[in-house]
Amino acid sequence: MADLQKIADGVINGKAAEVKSLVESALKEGVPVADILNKGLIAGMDVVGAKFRANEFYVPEVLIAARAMQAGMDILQPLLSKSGVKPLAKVAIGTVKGDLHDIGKNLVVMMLKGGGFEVIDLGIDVPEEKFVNAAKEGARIIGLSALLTTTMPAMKNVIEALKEAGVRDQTKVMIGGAPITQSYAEEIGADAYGEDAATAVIKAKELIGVKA
Ligand code: B1M
Repeated sequence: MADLQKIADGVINGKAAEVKSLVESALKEGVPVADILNKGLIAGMDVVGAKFRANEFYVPEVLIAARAMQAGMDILQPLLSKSGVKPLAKVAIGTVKGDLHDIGKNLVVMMLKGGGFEVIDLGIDVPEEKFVNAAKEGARIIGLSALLTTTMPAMKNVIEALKEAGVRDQTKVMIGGAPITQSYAEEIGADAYGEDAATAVIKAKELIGVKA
């Protein structure tokens, strides 16, 4: 019988080829897609997140682990809807207008995917309208990243634009990035502040009422 812990370990250790073949074997053995996802890939990324928060893992290890998880996800993705596995919620995330930094945002995207969310990556230099459209198209969480003190105010503009479009109440807003703080999140009326990519997953789960 397939050992799902081995898949989790493969993710933690960033072994993309190993994860791919373990996932393929598990499917051949008839292991349910949901178990491979939850007890293998996501369980592995949970450990990666915990190690990142504990400063046992740094950015390169997380990127390598995320790549290994993606190798498994590439195989599972086409089977997910057929097997009735639903993402926790849709998150649309982008780096705000005027800001081209995306390394941290990409890390948050990978960790959220690893945490079971459907993630729409809006990219960098994203104007308010794109976030508003994503909210209208069903994103329950809007994620905003900013790395420059000069682009931080664009986060408030997105929140205002969501209000003006009448979609603020149906959407939670999470913000993050090196210059961002909890008090800034409170000041501009965001719903959550993610200090790092692993915390962003915990906060996103809290925002939709799922136990982290
Ligand atoms: Co820029 N840059 N940069 N830069 N750059 C900084 C941010 C800076 C602090 C460097 C410095 O001066 N010491 C400084 C900002 C100063 C300030 O605003 N106070 C700065 C500057 C000034 C600039 C330019 C203006 C430089 C110039 O052209 N004169 C220019 C601006 C361009 C623009 O955006 N319009 C610029 C350009 C660039 C590069 C293009 C060269 C490159 C970006 C490449 C890329 O992203 N593809 C770059 C880089 C690499 C940096 C530094 C060195 C590293 C940023 C990074 O990737 N960190 C940075 C200095 C530094 O931070 N040491 C710097 C690693 C990353 C994993 O961390 O992004 O913080 P971070 O993400 C973390 C958390 O913040 C959090 O999770 C992530 C993972 O834990 N997080 C979220 C992030 N988003 C989140 C969203 C969430 C939740 C958590 O929820 C939605």
